[in-house]
Amino acid sequence: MMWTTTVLLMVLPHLLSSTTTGISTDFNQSVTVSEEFSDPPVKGQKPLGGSKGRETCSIPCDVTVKLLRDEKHSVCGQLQQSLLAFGRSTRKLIRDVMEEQQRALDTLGAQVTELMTKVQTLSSEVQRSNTEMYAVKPVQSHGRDCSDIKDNLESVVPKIPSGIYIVHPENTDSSFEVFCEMDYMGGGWTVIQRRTDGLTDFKRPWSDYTDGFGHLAVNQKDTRFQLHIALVSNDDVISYASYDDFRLDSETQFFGIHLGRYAGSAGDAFRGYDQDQNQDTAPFSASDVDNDGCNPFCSIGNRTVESCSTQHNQTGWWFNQCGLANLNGSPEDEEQNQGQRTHILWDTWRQNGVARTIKSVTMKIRRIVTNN
Ligand SMILES: [Ca+2]
Repeated sequence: MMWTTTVLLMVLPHLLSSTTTGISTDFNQSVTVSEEFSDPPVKGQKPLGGSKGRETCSIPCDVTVKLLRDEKHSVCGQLQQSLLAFGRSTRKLIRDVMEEQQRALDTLGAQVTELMTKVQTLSSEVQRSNTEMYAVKPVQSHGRDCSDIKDNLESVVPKIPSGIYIVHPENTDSSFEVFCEMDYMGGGWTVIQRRTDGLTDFKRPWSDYTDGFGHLAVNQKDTRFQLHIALVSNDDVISYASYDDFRLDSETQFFGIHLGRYAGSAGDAFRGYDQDQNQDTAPFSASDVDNDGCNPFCSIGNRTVESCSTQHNQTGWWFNQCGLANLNGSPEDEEQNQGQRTHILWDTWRQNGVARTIKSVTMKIRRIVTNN
């Protein structure tokens, strides 16, 4: 009896402390133990209740049987309790394992979510950087002008994007960045002036304009350019004026403008309605260099004008007397410059007899294919 109880007590701690991976094995073991355990009492019964018992029987046999039965019940009860405890601990173990796995899954889930967020952030970073590159970084494609670049790229790039390109005009030793419109009207346009909000300050001295013109590709020899002026009014109406030829004289001739035939919907404000207004062939004037047609002065309306640049809020343009166009016109300061025409001006574009208020303008040029 003592042997069986001792064995059980020795085995049970092992069962109860079984690890998660050994659950099934230990469970089988417990079955084996209980089988083994049920035998010894039966075997042990024989010696006591058998011939040996008769030989030395000092206790009545029925008492011995009762004692044995009590002990058997007691051991069985203990075994039952142990099995129940084992079942409980096994269930607890399984529960703990499942909880632990759930925690691990939760942690993994959180890590996956974190990684996904990082991937998304990175991908939008890449996208943003690509966009910025397109918007700011000049495309490393060279040519005399945007038309030239378009011709060069056309055979190798299926769709040439608009953006900043580097041009190197003929007869110059400098390269510089220009904005090329590659989508508009067949593409290949070099933007020479652009005002999107009409707020840019064009009240600049001659040298500032000279720097700009010095870069212009229109000084190239034996090359003809078309000029396209796109206008947008304050109420979002669009219009245009186009000249089939456009060139500028050199600085020694004050960048005189030469315009070809007009076509468009905004009217030919460059030429206006009479010779006094005609700006074609006019040299450029700025706030500090007066080349305009008011020499020494002219009468416009009831005013005597000496300098068209002064009359037009210190801006630079190809003024005659003074004319109906000034796309460099600066925003008016109504109180200080009452009556002066200082806004973006294209006076032939009218609605109900009143010049439209222009909010944005683009001047762009494109090389014209010639036979020579
Ligand atoms: Ca003058």
